[in-house]
This record gives sequence, C-alpha cells and structure tokens, in this order.
Amino acid sequence: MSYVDEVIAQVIEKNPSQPEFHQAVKEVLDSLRLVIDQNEDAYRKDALLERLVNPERQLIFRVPWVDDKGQVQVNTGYRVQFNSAIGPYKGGLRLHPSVNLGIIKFLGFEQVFKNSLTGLPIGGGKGGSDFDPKGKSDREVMAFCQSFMTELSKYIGADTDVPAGDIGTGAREIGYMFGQYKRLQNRYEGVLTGKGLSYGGSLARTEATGYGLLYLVQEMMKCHGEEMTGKTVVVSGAGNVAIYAIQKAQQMGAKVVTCSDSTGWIYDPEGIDVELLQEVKEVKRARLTEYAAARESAVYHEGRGVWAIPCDIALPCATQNELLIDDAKQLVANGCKAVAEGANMPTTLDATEYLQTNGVLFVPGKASNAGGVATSALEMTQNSERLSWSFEEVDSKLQNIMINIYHNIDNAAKKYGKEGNYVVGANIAGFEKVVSAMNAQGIV
Ligand code: NDP
Ligand code: 2IT
Repeated sequence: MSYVDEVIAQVIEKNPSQPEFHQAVKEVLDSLRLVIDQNEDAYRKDALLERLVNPERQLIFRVPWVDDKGQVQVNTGYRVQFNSAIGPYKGGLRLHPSVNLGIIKFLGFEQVFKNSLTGLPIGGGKGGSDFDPKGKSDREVMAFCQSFMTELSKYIGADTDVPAGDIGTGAREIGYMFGQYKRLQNRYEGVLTGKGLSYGGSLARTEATGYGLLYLVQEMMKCHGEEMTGKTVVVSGAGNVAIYAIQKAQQMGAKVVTCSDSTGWIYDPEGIDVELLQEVKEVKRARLTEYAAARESAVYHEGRGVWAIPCDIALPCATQNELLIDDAKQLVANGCKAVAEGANMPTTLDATEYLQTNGVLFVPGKASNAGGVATSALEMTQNSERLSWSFEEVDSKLQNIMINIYHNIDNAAKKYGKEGNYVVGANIAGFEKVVSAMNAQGIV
C-alpha cells in the first residue's frame, strides 16, 4: 500500500465518526500523491504525514452558563491547535449546534494549508462550541462567551494561539470574549482578531473574506481572458462571507441574483440589494423572508436551491458540503464557468471532480477564502506595532495577497503537470512551506 493510502486508512480507523475530517484529509493527501511519491522513503521514516494529520494539541472543555430563566445550560467547548510550524496557531471559533470534534478537526486541518498559502507567519488551529447563538438574548450570549473564555484563556495568547470569528461568531461575540480574556489575564494584547475598531480591530477585516474571494476570482478570470462586468453570479449564505462577496462582485460590475440562509433562499433577478440584506441579517438577525417581504423583485423559496439558477460564476459561502454532485451537474448543464469556495469545504469530493472534469474553473476554499485569515494576520501586525492602518492600506495588501495566492497555486499546478487543477496547486503550495518548516525544526 502506498504511504498516502496507509495514512488515510489510519486516519479513518483512529478517528471514527469524524466524516468531515476524513474528507478533508483525503482531499489533501490524494492531491499530494505527486509530491509524496517522490519522497516516500524520507517522509515515511520521519512519519511526516502522521505528524501532519495528528493535531499538536486538542482541548475539550465544559462551558456552563445561566440562561435568562435562571436555568444552567452546559455546552462543550473545543480548541484544536493543529500545527505551529510556521507561526502561532490561528483560526476561527465556530458557534453552531452542529459543532463536534470532527468538524473542528477538519477546519483546523484545512487552516494549516490555508494559512501557509497566505505567505504570512501563522500556524493553523480552530475551535468553537455546540452553543447556538440564534434566538439568545445579548446577556445569554455574553454569559456563554465569558464562560467559554474563562477556560480557553489558559491556552491562548498573542504569541501562542489567536482565535477569530467563523459561523456564529461575529463582532458581538469577539467583543465579549476579548473583555473576559483581558479581565482574567490582565493583559491588553492582540489575542483575538476580528475585534471592533475602537479596541484594536483592523479596518477591512469585516469585509476581507468576501472581498478577497472576489479579488482572487477576478484575477483568475482575467488570466482566462474574461472580465467580471456583466457576469451573473450565484451566491449561497447570507452571513459575513456572503454579504461582502456580494458587495464586491457588484462593485466589479457583476450581477448577484441569489443568497440563502439555513432555512431558505432568495432569487432576486434585479440583483441582491446588499444594504437591505445587511439590515435583515447584521442588524435584525432575522430570516430571509424579511428580505423578500421588503423587496418586490425577490422571490423566497424554502429549503435549498441556489445552484439551479443559471450563472457564470458560483460562490458557495455558507457551510461544508452544501454543493453536491447533482448541483455540480446542474451548474455544468447551465454553462457555469467558475466555482470558487467562500466557505470551508462546501463542495463534496465527487462534485469537485465533476466540475473539474467538465471544464469548470474550481478554486478550493483554502486558497479562495484565505483573505479573511490573511487580514487577521495584518490585524496582528497592527496590534504588535500599536498602530492602525487605513482601509485603503489594508485593502490594497489584501488584493496583493489574493493575486499572489492565485499565481502561486496556478504555478504549483503547472510545475507538477496539472495545469488548471487548483486543488492540486493549493495543496502542494500550502504543504511545501509547512513541510520545510517542520523539517527544519526537527522531530517535534
Ligand atoms: P456566518 O455565521 O456569518 O454566516 C453563515 C451563513 O451560512 C448564514 O447565512 C447561515 O444561515 C448559513 N448557514 C450556516 N450553517 C448552515 C447550514 N448548516 N445549512 C445552511 N446554511 C447555513 O458565517 P461566515 O459567513 O463567517 O462563514 C461562512 C463560511 O465561510 C463557513 O464555512 C466559514 O468556515 C467560512 N469562512 C469564514 C471566514 C470568516 O472570516 N468569517 C473566513 C474563511 C472562511 P443563517 O443566517 O440562517 O444562520
Ligand atoms: O476559516 C477561516 O479562515 C476563518 N474563519 C478566519 C480565521 C481567522 O483567524 O481570521
């Protein structure tokens, strides 16, 4: 059995009931075969892949908090510190009832390669809890965040591990967590990113993932002789990543005709009204039915369905495994030219393969959504030098980073004879830097 197959089999055996983690490992290791086969003996001797798929540290803890009725609730908190070869652990905190160890491990594993691709000195980690912020009062959210941070604060720090937002964790949650960290540690430091602008946050961090996605897509389209103006774009999600992806696509002259949330989706042939979407989702924290009620051109549908709308470009920006094989077939049949992931692992393995073999340009999230964490790293830099850069300065650095990522993954794919296969390109480019740092640091 090849070394890659051996390690995939071990991961499945040693991590039962973690299908998302298996999926993420398979995607990466399968596409690294070209590199690993060339170095199989040395890598096997050093157990390089075993070290890569086993997190450096995994924390699981109890999070008790009191709800508005005086009832004690208990959630489970997680932080997986996956790999610190190239910098302090860095990655978001997901608050969603579906969170479990396997989901946090898949996200942490992806984050290692993504953070490497940014070119910035950040290792990979991820955390979160099965707490559901939906329908909770601000006081309940604060009580949860303070309890969560009371335990997490023992393991993180500006030079150790720097969490940030992800699904369900936005500016409100980061604020409560930062306040509790400072109170417990008596240190004012950049221990979290995605902070508010009045206490050390970076301009453009809120917009960064969505904007970065579009900067990369624009560069890729340009290199294929296409421009964004006049393109029809289909987006899923209606959260942080989706909102700013829609805004930037529209600024580039494209028309975005869909968005979705966890209960339904909107088709708006006139183009999504971003200000209205922000009001519904960022301010009122309401359902998309409120968007449809306020806009005549919009039609609301229950369930899922955005991938059935004809488009030139599809941007999945909600969650994992939301673009399935039948969706991929529909996109191809409708003439879709490009799919770029705003979310982490939104496309299943068979759907990815179908898109690639049918000539659709496909960019994996670890490259196309890296703008968020890259800008988090810029926030860390600003915190260290105790300065704040202008929006334009951060945004222009973000553009350069995304353009560089595109060319790096494109070149890596070409170097290994897989031109246009950005999955192979992203995994190889991300892997090479991490491995070089791991090798230099000995067996740790
Ligand atoms: P948000 O919580 O802001 O938004 C998530 C959106 O997706 C919401 O509209 C939500 O619906 C919808 N959604 C969430 N879970 C599900 C589900 N199980 N089924 C259907 N819809 C769902 O999160 P973000 O926008 O921050 O994150 C979106 C994706 O992007 C995630 O995969 C995340 O890991 C990834 N990502 C985020 C980055 C960031 O900087 N925030 C950076 C890189 C990647 P509803 O409105 O009903 O809750
Ligand atoms: O998946 C991701 O890259 C994020 N949720 C952002 C992580 C970060 O540290 O900004």
